[in-house]
Amino acid sequence: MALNLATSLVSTLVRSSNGIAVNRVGEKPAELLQLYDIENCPYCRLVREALTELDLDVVILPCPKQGQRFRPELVARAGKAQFPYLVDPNTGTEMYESLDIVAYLYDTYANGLPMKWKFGSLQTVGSMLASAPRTFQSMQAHPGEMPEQLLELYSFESSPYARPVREKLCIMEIPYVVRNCGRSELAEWLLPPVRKALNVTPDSRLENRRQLQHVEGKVSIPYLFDPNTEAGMFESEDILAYLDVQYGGGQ
Ligand SMILES: N[C@@H](CCC(=O)N[C@@H](CS)C(=O)NCC(=O)O)C(=O)O
Repeated sequence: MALNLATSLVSTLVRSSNGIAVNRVGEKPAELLQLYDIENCPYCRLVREALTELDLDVVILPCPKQGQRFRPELVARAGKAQFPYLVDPNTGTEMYESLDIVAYLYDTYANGLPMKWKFGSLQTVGSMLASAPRTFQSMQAHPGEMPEQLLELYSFESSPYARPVREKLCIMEIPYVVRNCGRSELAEWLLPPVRKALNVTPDSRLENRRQLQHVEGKVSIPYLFDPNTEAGMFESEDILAYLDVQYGGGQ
């Protein structure tokens, strides 16, 4: 686990401030966006970063190599197995191509692309470098049981602790809702134990962070809520173990 977290942290550092800070705080769209996604795909990461930065929640439809759940579904729907693929039921828009998707999201949900996204191919190269430390983490499907209702993961793209959880959900082909929890306040950059020691409770402007604080009394990422069992838990290791027991036959 220590090596797992260390390489995840390297990926986070390579992307520096991307996929953490929120650029837009506003009403969420009526319907959840959907993303056909491979967790360690550099192109998919760019889209997930933009979703964190825009505070947009999304249903992730995992498409690991040899996946049999959502890969064939995408081919039937749009013609080819290429990831990412975004579906926005709010506008009836669907598209391939990571940089087109990022531009669409910023045009639709903010006031156009920020400067850093205008150098899209540089972002792609940076994201490829961030994928490198995680290549040992197989992206081959190892399907788990399909939950009846969608799991919910409180996460932000760049979290080194959330990444192993998303990787596991990806290879298990378990679809889930990302409840994005980017950072909008200075105090949110303090790690949860430091906040606790200093007795600081950031007053977030983000709905998901406020919800977590209200329900669980603290905000720590990742947090998994499983509506099928009503279980809610912090701590990546505990979440990984829960997924194995609950949906992986204890694998
Ligand atoms: N130009 C595309 C490239 C997408 C791409 O090549 N994605 C890879 C995954 S990293 C893919 O779809 N591979 C086919 C597969 O996994 O079957 C974009 O930016 O979205």
